[in-house]
Amino acid sequence: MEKRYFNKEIETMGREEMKALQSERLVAQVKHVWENVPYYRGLMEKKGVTPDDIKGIEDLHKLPFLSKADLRDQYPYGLLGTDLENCVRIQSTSGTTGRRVVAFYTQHDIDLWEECCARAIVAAGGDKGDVCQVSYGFGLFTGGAGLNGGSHKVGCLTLPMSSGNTERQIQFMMDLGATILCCTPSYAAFIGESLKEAGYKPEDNKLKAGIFGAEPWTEEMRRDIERSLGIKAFDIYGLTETSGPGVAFECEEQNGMHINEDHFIAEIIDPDTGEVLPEGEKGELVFTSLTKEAFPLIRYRTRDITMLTRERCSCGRTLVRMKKPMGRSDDMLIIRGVNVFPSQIETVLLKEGYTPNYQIVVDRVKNTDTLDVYVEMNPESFSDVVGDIAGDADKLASAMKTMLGITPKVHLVAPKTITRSEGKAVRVIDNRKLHD
Ligand code: DLL
Repeated sequence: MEKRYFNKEIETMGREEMKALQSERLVAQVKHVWENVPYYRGLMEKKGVTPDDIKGIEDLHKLPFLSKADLRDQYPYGLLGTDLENCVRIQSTSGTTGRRVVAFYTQHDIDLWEECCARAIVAAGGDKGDVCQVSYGFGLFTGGAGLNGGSHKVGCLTLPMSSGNTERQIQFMMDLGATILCCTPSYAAFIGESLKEAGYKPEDNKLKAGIFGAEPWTEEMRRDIERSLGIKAFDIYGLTETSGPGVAFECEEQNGMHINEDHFIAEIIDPDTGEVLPEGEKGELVFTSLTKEAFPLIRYRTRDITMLTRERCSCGRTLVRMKKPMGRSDDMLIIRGVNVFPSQIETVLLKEGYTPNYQIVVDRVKNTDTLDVYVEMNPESFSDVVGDIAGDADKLASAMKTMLGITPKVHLVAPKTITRSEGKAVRVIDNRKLHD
């Protein structure tokens, strides 16, 4: 029988029992931080809170937030929760601006992180006997290391491919009969496209599932990837600060990601006021780690915008679910006063039958914001007469206007002219920053 859970006891634990476990762990984690991280102790003192005030998860709201700015400020060792000699690994964010965030791990931290990833692989149908191709980048990025470790824990035959060299990815996938593919959704789309070009049909490969995350992707893109690879595509979420992928993962219901609540408490707050919002409301996701030794984080503001639900999931897991984050508060573009998320543009493109290859360019001309969207034509429409192409562009612009409330300038470009991504896709070029 197909194995459904990696850790059934935890994944299906009753709510009261889970709350008791979280409370016990929170008390210990706060004490650990108070004693070992002078910076966070300072934040607590400023707010007038001591570990004695934290008796359980109902007291979580008393604790101060931690932000990315704190992490950058305390780079590299300021938030370390244990002696450096107890640490065995660092990983780091892929961030291109400012100081990178460096996260530290003890062996215990790596073990729990890998277990989180193992839960994700099993939830996607993985088991011993599967061949798991890990095509997330290896190195400082957490994607490769996390899924690689999780795959070992499940007992899959693991192909540590890293990203890039797509020809070799395809050769190994076909020759070794990979059954599970782990990579960013944009790279999965590219692999699908490359397989087709190499003359393969979706049914020619042995893949059954994909575990895709590290960047926002729409339901439309999920269906596109599922079709092109002939698989079921599962979402996975995480961030370097909280250890990496596996903080939350999707089950066969493909309806939100279960958060590994025995290791992380999730809250949703109003990003402007910091007020905790009730279940079902949209806001900024905040995580508190419960078990980490080297890089514990209390009330860390992720800037990811999403919502939580405790509605029963028919997979049997009782772990709270988070909705697909459709963008970060700092990814949101404000164009002529209107809030625009790149994912909204992606939704329109795929609905209108285009591929998920696009780039958004924002600029400011004579004090007015401009929005240009470059979209690849399908090979069929590429051969159309010029008049038809202009008509197609207008049609797309008006569909986007309906979704966004503002009209972009749509440029239909030749197939294969927008650079493909092997890791996280660069969707937005905001030139306004150059003029500020
Ligand atoms: O992207 C960790 C990861 C690796 C997750 C592999 C999943 C798979 P960072 O580079 O630190 O870590 O980036 C974290 O990426 O705050 C989100 O904004 C975004 N993100 C991650 N997963 C998803 C997802 C890794 N499934 C940042 N959907 C996070 C949408 C995601 N956004």
